[in-house]
Amino acid sequence: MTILFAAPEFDADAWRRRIAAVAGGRAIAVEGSDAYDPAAIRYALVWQPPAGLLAALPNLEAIFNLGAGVDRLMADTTLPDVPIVRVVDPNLTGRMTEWVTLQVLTHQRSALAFLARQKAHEWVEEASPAASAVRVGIMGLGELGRDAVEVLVRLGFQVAGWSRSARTVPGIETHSGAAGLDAFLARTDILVVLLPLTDETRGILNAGLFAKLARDGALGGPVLINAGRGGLQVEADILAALDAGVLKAASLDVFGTEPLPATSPLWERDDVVITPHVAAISDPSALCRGIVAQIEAHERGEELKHVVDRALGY
Ligand code: NDP
Ligand code: OXD
Repeated sequence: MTILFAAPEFDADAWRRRIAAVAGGRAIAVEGSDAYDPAAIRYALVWQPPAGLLAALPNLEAIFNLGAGVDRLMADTTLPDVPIVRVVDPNLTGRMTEWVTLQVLTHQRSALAFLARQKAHEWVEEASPAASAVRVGIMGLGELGRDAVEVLVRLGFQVAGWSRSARTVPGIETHSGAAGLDAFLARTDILVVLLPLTDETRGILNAGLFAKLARDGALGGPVLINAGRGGLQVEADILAALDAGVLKAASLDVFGTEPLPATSPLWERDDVVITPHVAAISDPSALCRGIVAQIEAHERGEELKHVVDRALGY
Protein backbone atom coordinates (compact mmCIF):
# COMPACT_ATOMS: atom_id res chain seq x y z
CA MET A 1 0.00 0.00 0.00
CA THR A 2 1.51 3.30 -1.09
CA ILE A 3 0.51 6.92 -0.51
CA LEU A 4 1.08 9.11 -3.56
CA PHE A 5 1.98 12.78 -3.11
CA ALA A 6 1.20 14.84 -6.23
CA ALA A 7 1.42 18.59 -5.77
CA PRO A 8 3.81 20.03 -8.38
CA GLU A 9 3.91 23.50 -6.78
CA PHE A 10 4.82 22.28 -3.29
CA ASP A 11 8.24 21.45 -1.81
CA ALA A 12 8.18 17.68 -2.34
CA ASP A 13 11.06 16.85 0.04
CA ALA A 14 9.50 18.77 2.92
CA TRP A 15 6.14 17.10 2.33
CA ARG A 16 7.74 13.64 2.07
CA ARG A 17 9.32 14.20 5.50
CA ARG A 18 6.06 15.43 7.01
CA ILE A 19 4.03 12.53 5.64
CA ALA A 20 6.69 10.00 6.69
CA ALA A 21 6.68 11.42 10.22
CA VAL A 22 3.06 10.37 10.72
CA ALA A 23 2.50 7.63 8.12
CA GLY A 24 3.45 4.73 10.40
CA GLY A 25 5.84 3.10 7.90
CA ARG A 26 3.46 3.25 4.92
CA ALA A 27 5.31 3.62 1.60
CA ILE A 28 5.28 7.10 0.05
CA ALA A 29 5.79 7.98 -3.62
CA VAL A 30 6.27 11.49 -4.92
CA GLU A 31 4.87 12.13 -8.39
CA GLY A 32 7.56 13.50 -10.67
CA SER A 33 10.46 12.22 -8.49
CA ASP A 34 9.84 8.54 -7.71
CA ALA A 35 9.20 5.52 -9.92
CA TYR A 36 6.11 3.70 -8.57
CA ASP A 37 3.64 1.00 -9.51
CA PRO A 38 0.27 2.72 -10.19
CA ALA A 39 -1.53 -0.39 -8.89
CA ALA A 40 0.12 0.02 -5.47
CA ILE A 41 -1.38 3.48 -4.82
CA ARG A 42 -4.33 3.45 -2.42
CA TYR A 43 -4.41 7.09 -1.37
CA ALA A 44 -3.38 10.28 -3.17
CA LEU A 45 -2.54 13.60 -1.47
CA VAL A 46 -2.90 16.21 -4.18
CA TRP A 47 -2.91 19.90 -4.98
CA GLN A 48 -3.49 20.71 -8.63
CA PRO A 49 -2.15 17.34 -9.86
CA PRO A 50 -1.58 16.78 -13.59
CA ALA A 51 -4.93 16.13 -15.33
CA GLY A 52 -5.45 12.41 -15.91
CA LEU A 53 -2.96 11.28 -13.25
CA LEU A 54 -5.56 10.02 -10.76
CA ALA A 55 -7.52 8.16 -13.46
CA ALA A 56 -4.42 6.02 -14.06
CA LEU A 57 -4.42 4.57 -10.50
CA PRO A 58 -6.61 1.43 -10.65
CA ASN A 59 -6.70 0.72 -6.89
CA LEU A 60 -7.13 4.25 -5.58
CA GLU A 61 -9.47 4.39 -2.57
CA ALA A 62 -9.53 8.11 -1.74
CA ILE A 63 -8.19 11.44 -2.94
CA PHE A 64 -7.12 13.94 -0.27
CA ASN A 65 -7.12 17.48 -1.66
CA LEU A 66 -4.48 19.54 0.15
CA GLY A 67 -6.76 22.56 0.35
CA ALA A 68 -10.29 23.45 1.34
CA GLY A 69 -11.38 24.44 -2.16
CA VAL A 70 -11.66 21.66 -4.75
CA ASP A 71 -12.51 23.71 -7.83
CA ARG A 72 -9.17 23.13 -9.58
CA LEU A 73 -9.25 19.40 -8.83
CA MET A 74 -12.86 19.05 -10.01
CA ALA A 75 -11.91 20.67 -13.32
CA ASP A 76 -10.18 17.35 -14.22
CA THR A 77 -12.99 15.56 -16.08
CA THR A 78 -11.18 12.22 -15.81
CA LEU A 79 -11.28 12.00 -12.00
CA PRO A 80 -11.96 8.42 -10.87
CA ASP A 81 -15.13 7.66 -8.92
CA VAL A 82 -13.56 7.53 -5.44
CA PRO A 83 -14.23 9.85 -2.48
CA ILE A 84 -12.59 13.27 -2.63
CA VAL A 85 -11.76 14.57 0.83
CA ARG A 86 -11.10 18.28 1.30
CA VAL A 87 -9.30 20.08 4.13
CA VAL A 88 -11.30 21.00 7.18
CA ASP A 89 -8.83 21.89 9.89
CA PRO A 90 -9.15 24.09 12.98
CA ASN A 91 -5.82 25.79 12.23
CA LEU A 92 -6.93 26.75 8.71
CA THR A 93 -10.34 27.88 9.93
CA GLY A 94 -8.76 30.04 12.63
CA ARG A 95 -6.35 31.64 10.15
CA MET A 96 -9.24 32.53 7.85
CA THR A 97 -11.19 34.09 10.70
CA GLU A 98 -8.11 36.17 11.56
CA TRP A 99 -7.93 37.45 7.97
CA VAL A 100 -11.64 38.17 7.69
CA THR A 101 -11.65 40.00 11.02
CA LEU A 102 -8.57 42.00 10.02
CA GLN A 103 -10.24 43.13 6.81
CA VAL A 104 -13.62 43.92 8.39
CA LEU A 105 -11.93 46.02 11.09
CA THR A 106 -9.69 47.69 8.50
CA HIS A 107 -12.74 49.08 6.73
CA GLN A 108 -14.91 49.72 9.81
CA ARG A 109 -12.06 51.60 11.57
CA SER A 110 -11.09 53.56 8.42
CA ALA A 111 -7.55 52.15 8.46
CA LEU A 112 -6.93 52.95 4.78
CA ALA A 113 -7.83 56.61 5.34
CA PHE A 114 -5.57 56.82 8.42
CA LEU A 115 -2.65 55.31 6.46
CA ALA A 116 -3.13 57.95 3.76
CA ARG A 117 -3.26 60.70 6.43
CA GLN A 118 -0.09 59.33 8.01
CA LYS A 119 1.75 59.44 4.68
CA ALA A 120 0.65 63.09 4.32
CA HIS A 121 1.58 63.89 7.97
CA GLU A 122 -2.04 64.93 8.60
CA TRP A 123 -3.65 64.76 12.06
CA VAL A 124 -7.28 64.20 11.03
CA GLU A 125 -10.02 62.34 12.88
CA GLU A 126 -11.57 60.12 10.21
CA ALA A 127 -15.11 58.92 10.98
CA SER A 128 -15.16 55.37 12.30
CA PRO A 129 -18.57 53.97 13.18
CA ALA A 130 -19.00 51.52 16.03
CA ALA A 131 -19.21 47.85 15.06
CA SER A 132 -22.81 47.82 16.21
CA ALA A 133 -23.63 50.34 13.47
CA VAL A 134 -22.16 48.20 10.68
CA ARG A 135 -23.97 45.36 8.91
CA VAL A 136 -21.72 42.51 7.77
CA GLY A 137 -23.10 39.94 5.32
CA ILE A 138 -21.27 36.64 4.93
CA MET A 139 -21.77 34.70 1.69
CA GLY A 140 -21.09 31.08 2.57
CA LEU A 141 -22.03 29.64 5.94
CA GLY A 142 -19.77 26.61 5.79
CA GLU A 143 -16.82 25.68 7.98
CA LEU A 144 -15.15 29.06 7.41
CA GLY A 145 -18.20 31.32 7.26
CA ARG A 146 -19.67 30.03 10.53
CA ASP A 147 -16.42 30.55 12.43
CA ALA A 148 -16.10 34.14 11.16
CA VAL A 149 -19.71 34.75 12.22
CA GLU A 150 -18.89 33.89 15.84
CA VAL A 151 -16.03 36.38 16.09
CA LEU A 152 -17.79 39.19 14.24
CA VAL A 153 -20.92 38.80 16.38
CA ARG A 154 -18.71 38.89 19.49
CA LEU A 155 -17.22 42.17 18.24
CA GLY A 156 -20.71 43.61 17.99
CA PHE A 157 -21.31 43.70 14.23
CA GLN A 158 -24.82 43.14 12.87
CA VAL A 159 -24.15 39.89 11.00
CA ALA A 160 -26.28 38.04 8.45
CA GLY A 161 -25.39 35.04 6.31
CA TRP A 162 -26.33 33.58 2.94
CA SER A 163 -26.02 29.95 1.86
CA ARG A 164 -27.37 27.58 -0.79
CA SER A 165 -29.62 25.64 1.58
CA ALA A 166 -31.51 27.19 4.48
CA ARG A 167 -29.35 27.29 7.63
CA THR A 168 -29.92 28.33 11.21
CA VAL A 169 -26.86 29.94 12.79
CA PRO A 170 -27.15 31.16 16.39
CA GLY A 171 -27.09 34.94 16.78
CA ILE A 172 -27.57 35.92 13.14
CA GLU A 173 -30.20 36.42 10.49
CA THR A 174 -29.84 33.92 7.63
CA HIS A 175 -30.92 33.93 4.00
CA SER A 176 -30.60 31.27 1.33
CA GLY A 177 -30.75 30.58 -2.36
CA ALA A 178 -31.54 32.93 -5.22
CA ALA A 179 -34.81 33.93 -3.52
CA GLY A 180 -32.98 35.13 -0.41
CA LEU A 181 -30.11 36.96 -2.08
CA ASP A 182 -31.59 40.42 -2.70
CA ALA A 183 -32.82 40.89 0.88
CA PHE A 184 -29.42 39.77 2.17
CA LEU A 185 -27.55 42.24 -0.06
CA ALA A 186 -29.95 45.11 0.70
CA ARG A 187 -28.99 44.98 4.40
CA THR A 188 -25.23 44.53 3.87
CA ASP A 189 -22.54 47.23 4.32
CA ILE A 190 -19.54 44.87 4.31
CA LEU A 191 -19.87 41.79 2.11
CA VAL A 192 -17.56 38.93 3.13
CA VAL A 193 -17.31 36.15 0.54
CA LEU A 194 -16.40 32.64 1.67
CA LEU A 195 -18.09 30.69 -1.10
CA PRO A 196 -16.63 27.79 -3.08
CA LEU A 197 -16.16 28.22 -6.82
CA THR A 198 -18.75 26.09 -8.63
CA ASP A 199 -20.78 26.33 -11.82
CA GLU A 200 -23.42 28.18 -9.78
CA THR A 201 -21.13 30.70 -8.09
CA ARG A 202 -18.70 31.56 -10.92
CA GLY A 203 -18.84 35.31 -11.60
CA ILE A 204 -21.45 35.93 -8.89
CA LEU A 205 -19.56 39.04 -7.68
CA ASN A 206 -20.49 41.28 -10.57
CA ALA A 207 -21.93 44.72 -11.32
CA GLY A 208 -25.53 43.55 -10.84
CA LEU A 209 -24.79 42.19 -7.37
CA PHE A 210 -22.77 45.22 -6.25
CA ALA A 211 -25.69 47.51 -7.21
CA LYS A 212 -27.93 45.64 -4.76
CA LEU A 213 -25.75 46.25 -1.69
CA ALA A 214 -26.94 48.75 0.95
CA ARG A 215 -26.22 52.38 0.12
CA ASP A 216 -27.45 53.87 3.40
CA GLY A 217 -24.85 52.35 5.72
CA ALA A 218 -22.57 53.94 8.30
CA LEU A 219 -19.44 53.47 6.14
CA GLY A 220 -20.72 55.70 3.34
CA GLY A 221 -20.67 52.91 0.76
CA PRO A 222 -20.46 49.13 0.57
CA VAL A 223 -17.22 47.18 0.90
CA LEU A 224 -16.32 43.87 -0.77
CA ILE A 225 -14.10 41.31 0.99
CA ASN A 226 -13.36 38.13 -1.00
CA ALA A 227 -11.27 35.18 0.21
CA GLY A 228 -13.32 32.49 -1.56
CA ARG A 229 -11.93 32.16 -5.07
CA GLY A 230 -10.94 34.62 -7.79
CA GLY A 231 -13.37 33.00 -10.24
CA LEU A 232 -16.25 34.29 -8.12
CA GLN A 233 -15.44 37.88 -9.02
CA VAL A 234 -15.55 39.90 -12.24
CA GLU A 235 -12.50 42.10 -11.72
CA ALA A 236 -13.48 44.64 -14.39
CA ASP A 237 -16.80 45.09 -12.56
CA ILE A 238 -15.02 45.63 -9.23
CA LEU A 239 -12.84 48.34 -10.78
CA ALA A 240 -15.83 50.02 -12.44
CA ALA A 241 -17.87 49.84 -9.21
CA LEU A 242 -15.00 51.42 -7.23
CA ASP A 243 -14.64 54.19 -9.82
CA ALA A 244 -18.39 54.87 -9.78
CA GLY A 245 -18.64 54.79 -5.97
CA VAL A 246 -20.93 51.73 -6.12
CA LEU A 247 -18.26 50.06 -3.99
CA LYS A 248 -16.33 52.13 -1.46
CA ALA A 249 -13.42 49.74 -1.07
CA ALA A 250 -12.37 46.10 -1.36
CA SER A 251 -10.09 43.52 0.23
CA LEU A 252 -9.14 40.71 -2.12
CA ASP A 253 -7.08 37.59 -1.35
CA VAL A 254 -7.98 35.69 -4.50
CA PHE A 255 -7.90 36.57 -8.20
CA GLY A 256 -8.92 35.23 -11.58
CA THR A 257 -5.22 34.89 -12.46
CA GLU A 258 -2.77 34.09 -9.66
CA PRO A 259 -0.23 35.51 -9.13
CA LEU A 260 -2.12 38.74 -9.90
CA PRO A 261 -0.32 40.11 -12.99
CA ALA A 262 1.88 43.15 -12.31
CA THR A 263 -0.16 44.99 -14.96
CA SER A 264 -3.45 44.63 -13.08
CA PRO A 265 -4.94 48.06 -12.27
CA LEU A 266 -6.00 46.64 -8.89
CA TRP A 267 -2.41 47.05 -7.65
CA GLU A 268 -2.55 50.82 -8.13
CA ARG A 269 -5.59 51.50 -5.99
CA ASP A 270 -5.49 52.89 -2.50
CA ASP A 271 -9.08 51.71 -1.93
CA VAL A 272 -8.12 48.04 -2.46
CA VAL A 273 -6.24 45.77 -0.04
CA ILE A 274 -4.48 42.93 -1.86
CA THR A 275 -3.09 39.81 -0.22
CA PRO A 276 -1.56 36.96 -2.29
CA HIS A 277 -3.94 34.04 -1.53
CA VAL A 278 -2.66 33.76 2.02
CA ALA A 279 -5.86 34.34 3.97
CA ALA A 280 -5.71 30.85 5.39
CA ILE A 281 -2.42 29.16 4.69
CA SER A 282 -2.71 25.64 6.07
CA ASP A 283 -0.26 24.22 8.59
CA PRO A 284 1.20 21.35 6.47
CA SER A 285 2.05 19.12 9.46
CA ALA A 286 -1.48 19.48 10.82
CA LEU A 287 -2.87 18.55 7.39
CA CYS A 288 -0.69 15.41 7.24
CA ARG A 289 -1.77 14.34 10.72
CA GLY A 290 -5.42 14.82 9.83
CA ILE A 291 -5.11 12.91 6.56
CA VAL A 292 -3.27 9.96 8.07
CA ALA A 293 -5.86 9.83 10.87
CA GLN A 294 -8.54 9.61 8.18
CA ILE A 295 -6.63 6.85 6.34
CA GLU A 296 -6.37 4.88 9.61
CA ALA A 297 -10.09 5.34 10.25
CA HIS A 298 -10.89 4.26 6.68
CA GLU A 299 -8.77 1.13 7.15
CA ARG A 300 -10.77 0.35 10.31
CA GLY A 301 -13.91 0.50 8.15
CA GLU A 302 -15.07 3.94 9.31
CA GLU A 303 -16.53 6.57 6.98
CA LEU A 304 -14.31 9.29 5.60
CA LYS A 305 -15.16 12.82 6.77
CA HIS A 306 -15.36 16.03 4.72
CA VAL A 307 -16.11 14.24 1.48
CA VAL A 308 -16.96 16.53 -1.43
CA ASP A 309 -20.42 16.30 -2.99
CA ARG A 310 -19.49 15.87 -6.65
CA ALA A 311 -22.90 16.96 -7.92
CA LEU A 312 -22.70 20.25 -6.01
CA GLY A 313 -18.98 20.72 -6.74
CA TYR A 314 -17.94 21.49 -3.16
P1 NDP B 1 -17.91 24.76 2.93
O1 NDP B 1 -18.15 23.77 1.86
O2 NDP B 1 -17.85 24.30 4.34
O3 NDP B 1 -19.03 25.91 2.87
C1 NDP B 1 -19.44 26.47 1.65
C2 NDP B 1 -20.61 27.40 1.92
O4 NDP B 1 -20.95 28.03 0.68
C3 NDP B 1 -21.86 26.66 2.40
O5 NDP B 1 -22.57 27.42 3.34
C4 NDP B 1 -22.68 26.53 1.12
O6 NDP B 1 -24.08 26.44 1.29
C5 NDP B 1 -22.34 27.84 0.45
N1 NDP B 1 -22.63 27.76 -0.98
C6 NDP B 1 -22.11 26.91 -1.90
N2 NDP B 1 -22.68 27.11 -3.10
C7 NDP B 1 -23.59 28.10 -2.93
C8 NDP B 1 -24.52 28.73 -3.78
N3 NDP B 1 -24.65 28.38 -5.09
N4 NDP B 1 -25.31 29.69 -3.27
C9 NDP B 1 -25.21 30.05 -1.97
N5 NDP B 1 -24.36 29.48 -1.09
C10 NDP B 1 -23.55 28.50 -1.58
O7 NDP B 1 -16.57 25.52 2.52
P2 NDP B 1 -15.51 26.25 3.48
O8 NDP B 1 -16.24 27.20 4.35
O9 NDP B 1 -14.62 25.26 4.12
O10 NDP B 1 -14.63 27.03 2.39
C11 NDP B 1 -15.21 27.95 1.50
C12 NDP B 1 -14.22 28.31 0.40
O11 NDP B 1 -13.18 29.13 0.92
C13 NDP B 1 -13.45 27.15 -0.22
O12 NDP B 1 -14.24 26.45 -1.18
C14 NDP B 1 -12.27 27.84 -0.86
O13 NDP B 1 -12.57 28.21 -2.19
C15 NDP B 1 -12.10 29.08 0.00
N6 NDP B 1 -10.84 29.04 0.75
C16 NDP B 1 -9.94 30.05 0.54
C17 NDP B 1 -8.76 30.07 1.24
C18 NDP B 1 -7.81 31.21 1.10
O14 NDP B 1 -6.72 31.15 1.66
N7 NDP B 1 -8.17 32.26 0.40
C19 NDP B 1 -8.42 29.01 2.19
C20 NDP B 1 -9.44 28.03 2.35
C21 NDP B 1 -10.60 28.05 1.65
P3 NDP B 1 -24.75 25.22 2.12
O15 NDP B 1 -24.45 25.55 3.57
O16 NDP B 1 -26.17 25.29 1.80
O17 NDP B 1 -24.04 23.98 1.65
C1 OXD C 1 -7.63 26.87 -0.39
C2 OXD C 1 -6.75 26.46 0.68
O1 OXD C 1 -8.56 26.14 -0.72
O2 OXD C 1 -5.66 27.04 0.79
O3 OXD C 1 -7.42 27.98 -0.91
O4 OXD C 1 -7.10 25.58 1.46
